[in-house]
Amino acid sequence: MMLIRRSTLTLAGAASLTLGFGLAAQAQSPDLSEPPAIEGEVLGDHGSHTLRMGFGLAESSPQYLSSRYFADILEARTEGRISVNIFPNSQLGDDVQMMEMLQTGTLDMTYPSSSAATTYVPELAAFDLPFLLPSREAAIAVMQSDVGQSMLDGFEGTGIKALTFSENGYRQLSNSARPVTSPEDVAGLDVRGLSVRTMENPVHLAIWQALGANPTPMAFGELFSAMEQGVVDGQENPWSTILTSNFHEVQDYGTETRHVYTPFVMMMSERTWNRLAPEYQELVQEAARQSAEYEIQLSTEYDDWSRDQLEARGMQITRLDDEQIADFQEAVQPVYAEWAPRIGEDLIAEIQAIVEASMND
Ligand code: TK8
Repeated sequence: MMLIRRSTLTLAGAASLTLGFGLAAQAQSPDLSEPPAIEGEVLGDHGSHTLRMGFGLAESSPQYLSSRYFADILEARTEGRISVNIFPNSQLGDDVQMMEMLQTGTLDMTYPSSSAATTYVPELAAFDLPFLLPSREAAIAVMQSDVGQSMLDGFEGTGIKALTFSENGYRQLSNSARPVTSPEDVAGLDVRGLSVRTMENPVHLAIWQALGANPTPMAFGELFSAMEQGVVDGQENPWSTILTSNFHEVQDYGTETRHVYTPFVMMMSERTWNRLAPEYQELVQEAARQSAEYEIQLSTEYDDWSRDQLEARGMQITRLDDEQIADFQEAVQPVYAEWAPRIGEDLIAEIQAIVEASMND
């Protein structure tokens, strides 16, 4: 047991401080859970490492806050011999580029969406199937299952060591053209279909084609200015990302489609991994799991809160009832016809069994 400084608690604290001064300020983040206290022994001297980790989201995101916790665990338990420098906001590249940097050893760690990594582990594309995971509990059960673990193990031989899944979350549609309540609104009857930015992932492309949009794959880091300049009408991401990346500044409409649940995968360059002493490797793996658990907790706290914040900031948000969701589900059936055989019917059945078991818990 040891005393640890808490570097990630400032946001909620700052919000209440502001309120304490009587300024009716909007909270900048939900009243976030504190990261669990850092416990466990301090390791002996197995060398010193300064690791660089890059990813796409902003400093206010659950991904960043939990990565700080990851860094804090490593620093505390090695007395500073391992330190992690975090580069958010796609500063070092996009998801695809940073995974390539891990392979060549020019970057130590990154934290992409699973959808960007299907070129390494094709099975990950199961997560991209629309409406496969009906609840967060089901999604977490799949990520923590043997099926999930074998997806992480599937990176072996790629030059990338996958450490853990965590939550990017349920994706929602936003756009600057019109309110969307149905697939017809996406496709446009008298007007052109929405141009929607997608991740660089063929299943996502198929989803938005099936919905009658004009999908454009694009790196996340280019997305804000593409929307600002009207290159695309819209995009889809969890509410927390829409908020923390300020997309509401250029997107007037949101629709709670929850069409895909996307995990994040925390990963390390195999070259970096192999340079670490076994004791350090074990610690990194443990810290990754602990930070992922914290990330999921933060992401859960952020989700509905972010939607309400977006609404408070003027985004017009459409919630869909079961029938309206069913219309979207029906419209994306061609995606299953095309992709289920390629991703693997057995794998999908296994995932569905995990989903069902999680619903009966
Ligand atoms: C951030 C991405 C992002 C993802 C996307 O690097 O590209 O839309 O949802 O979170 O991983």
